[in-house]
Amino acid sequence: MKLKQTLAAKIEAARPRTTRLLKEFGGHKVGEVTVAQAIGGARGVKCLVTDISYLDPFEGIRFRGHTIPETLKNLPKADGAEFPFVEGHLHLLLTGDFPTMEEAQELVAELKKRRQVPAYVFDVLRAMPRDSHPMTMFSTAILAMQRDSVFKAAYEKGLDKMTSWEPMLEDVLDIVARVPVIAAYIYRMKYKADTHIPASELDLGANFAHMMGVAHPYDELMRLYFILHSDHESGNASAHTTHLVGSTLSDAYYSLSAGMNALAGPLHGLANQEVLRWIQGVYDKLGGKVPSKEDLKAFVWETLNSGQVIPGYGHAVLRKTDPRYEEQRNFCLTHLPNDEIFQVVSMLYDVVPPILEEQGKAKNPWPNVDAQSGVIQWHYGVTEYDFYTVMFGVGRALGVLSNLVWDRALGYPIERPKSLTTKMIEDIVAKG
Ligand code: CMX
Repeated sequence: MKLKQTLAAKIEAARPRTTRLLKEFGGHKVGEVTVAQAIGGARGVKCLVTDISYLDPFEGIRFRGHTIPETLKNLPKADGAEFPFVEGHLHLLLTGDFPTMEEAQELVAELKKRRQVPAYVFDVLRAMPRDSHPMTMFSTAILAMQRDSVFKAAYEKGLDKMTSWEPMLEDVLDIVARVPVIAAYIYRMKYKADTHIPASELDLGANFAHMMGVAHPYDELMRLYFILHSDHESGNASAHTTHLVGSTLSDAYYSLSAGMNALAGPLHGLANQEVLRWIQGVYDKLGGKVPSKEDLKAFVWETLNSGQVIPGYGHAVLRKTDPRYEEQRNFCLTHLPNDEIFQVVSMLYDVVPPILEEQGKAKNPWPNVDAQSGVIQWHYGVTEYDFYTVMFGVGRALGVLSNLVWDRALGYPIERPKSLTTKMIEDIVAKG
C-alpha cells in the first residue's frame, strides 16, 4: 500500500524532532497552569501535541496547516463531484500531504476491501433494545469488534515500539472502512423498518448516502460532512478521550469506542441533535407556526433563564463563528436556500449572539459546527435527530484514529497528569 510507504517515510522524518525536543529541551516551559485552569477543565492548558490539526481561536481549524476552503480545493474529487473523496482527506490527515488522484483512488479501493462488518456485530446490535440511543449502539458495535484487533494480537506476540504504528494502522483502516456501514445499519434498523441496502461500489461518503437510502445531493453533503467533522485538534473531549485510552496501549477499538462516549455528551457532539430538538421545541410551543425573530428571542431567553445552554452556540477555544458552520451554511445557500428551518437557523444567527453577549456569561457568543449541521440532514429527510451524533462520530473517527497511529509512531507514553487536593491549592494561594 502506497499510503503505508508514505507514512513510514514521514514517521522516520518526524521522530528525530520529537527525540531532540525531549532530550535537549525537556525542561523548557511551554506555559503555566492557573488555579482557574486546574479547577476549570484544563481550559487552555498546553499539554498535548499533535500535527494533524490546529485550532486557532479566531481563524478556526486547519487540517495539516490548511484551512477548510484550501482543504476542499486541493483534495481530489470524483469526476463531476462537488466535494472531495473522504478517503483523500484521511490520506492528508495521516501523511500531511494532499494525495494525488491515484493515491486517493488507491485508498478508496483499500477501504472498500476492508468494509465487511463481522456478522456478530449486527447480532449484538439486534440484541439491544431497539429504543437504545443510536450512540450507545454505535459505541457498542465498535467495542464489539475489538476481538479482531490486529494491534492487540501484535501486542500479545510482543510489540516492537518502533513498528507498533503498523498494526495500529491496520486497525484504523479497518475501523474507518466499517463505521459508515455500521452507522447506516443502525439507522435503517431503528428508523426504516429494519430494511437494509447493500453496499455499492461508490466511495465512502457516497456509499454511506446510498446505504442510508437518501438520494443525491446527500452523497455530496456526506463527503463534506465527514471531512468537516474529522478533527479539531487534540483537546476536545472525543479526541482527548481516544488519545488517553490509546496511551495505555489499548487498541483502536477500545479507544474509539471511549471517544464516542465522550462525543455523546450534550456539551459536545450531541449538541447537533439538541439544536434540532430545540428548534422543534419552538415550533411545538407556537403550535407549528414558523417562529418570528421576536418568538426566537423570547425562546432563547426562556432557555437561558431555565438554566440551560443554547445548543450550537459557544465554544471552549473558538472566539468567532466556526468556519465549519460557515461551510455548511454555504452548502445550504447553494442547495436549500428556501428551506424553512434553514431560515430559522439563519435568524438564530442574528438573535442568539447579542443575547449571549447581554447575558454576559459565554466567552464566545458565536455559533459552532452543530448549529448548522442538523438542518441539512432534516432537509434531506433524515429527521431522526438522535441519529445525528453517530454521523459526527463517523467523521470524527478519521481524525482521532489518525492521531492514534501517530501516537504510537512517536512513542507517546501513557497519559498521567497530576492532581492536587483543594487544601493544597488553598496553601499555594495563601503563600502568594
Ligand atoms: N448558552 C448558554 N450559556 C453558555 C453557552 C451557551 N451556548 N456557552 C457557554 N455558556 C455559559 C457556560 O455554561 C458557562 O456558564 P457557567 O459559568 O454558569 O458555568 C459560561 O457561559 C462560560 O462558559 P465558556 O467558558 O464560554 O464555555 P466553556 O468552554 O465552559 O464551554 C461549551 C464550551 C461548548 C461546552 C459551551 O459553549 C456550551 O455549552 N455550548 C452549548 C453546547 C454546544 O453547542 N456544544 C457543542 C460544541 C462543539 C462540539 O463539541 O461539538
